[in-house]
Amino acid sequence: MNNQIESICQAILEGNMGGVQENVQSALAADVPATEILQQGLIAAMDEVGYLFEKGEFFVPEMLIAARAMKAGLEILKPLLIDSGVEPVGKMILGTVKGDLHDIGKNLVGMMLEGAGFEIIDLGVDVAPIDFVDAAREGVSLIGMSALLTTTMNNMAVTIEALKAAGLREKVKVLVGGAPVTQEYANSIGADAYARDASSAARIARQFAVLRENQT
Ligand code: B1M
Repeated sequence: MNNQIESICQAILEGNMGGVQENVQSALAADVPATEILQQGLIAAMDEVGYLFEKGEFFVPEMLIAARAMKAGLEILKPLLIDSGVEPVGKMILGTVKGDLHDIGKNLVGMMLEGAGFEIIDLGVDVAPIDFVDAAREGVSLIGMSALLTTTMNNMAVTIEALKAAGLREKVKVLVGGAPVTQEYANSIGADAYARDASSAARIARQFAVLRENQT
């Protein structure tokens, strides 16, 4: 691991926002690609935070300040990650499911999708099934749901059922993701697709958009 990436990880673990920003800037100045800073710096550090939390060495406040520091780094990378110059291909609703406050992965997915040419309607975190349904009534053809907790992922299933009850299920494609979510789980709840990370989410969403274009 190069020194700048190591310093980014260290600054995130310390919750040092300024340190993260400084090191991200200097990594970019040294021509380290934004995707490498993201994967090996920001995301790897959050994995370490999760590991320390599991071991009982970090608690919620430490997770929170690490997340804040990570977001500060992400803000700097954002324009570089979404600068694809692609024409808008469609609208997508995005949200973290009811009961779940984790939004870093969801925001990353939103950035990649913007880069892939989607207009994102971000419903935020702790999104109730009815709010996904109401947003879907506005003629949007793609819904993305994120969940980071095993206790909240079932709300993806509840939302899909709510879409069915509202007569909207056939009109929208549902994409799901988040650390505890798997392809098997996505199949079991009747989602249209599962994406393991933000770039596959963008690739899959574009495939849906192309499919839809061919059908119209
Ligand atoms: Co929480 N937390 N947390 N947390 N937290 C986890 C998820 C946990 C795994 C930590 C651990 O124990 N190792 C654990 C969940 C255990 C489980 O359910 N199996 C956990 C827990 C237990 C909790 C609390 C219950 C702790 C408590 O209060 N006792 C609590 C719950 C609060 C709630 O939501 N109701 C809680 C709270 C928090 C904070 C608020 C402090 C903070 C979140 C801050 C924020 O998001 N604004 C936080 C954090 C930071 C984490 C960890 C450390 C990091 C999450 C993260 O941002 N990762 C996390 C441990 C970990 O994941 N290693 C943990 C980086 C991010 C880029 O990855 O979100 O996975 P991720 O997104 C990925 C993919 O999953 C995918 O793309 C992204 C990468 O490209 N993806 C999608 C995500 N959404 C997608 C949607 C798609 C497609 C792909 O399509 C639509």
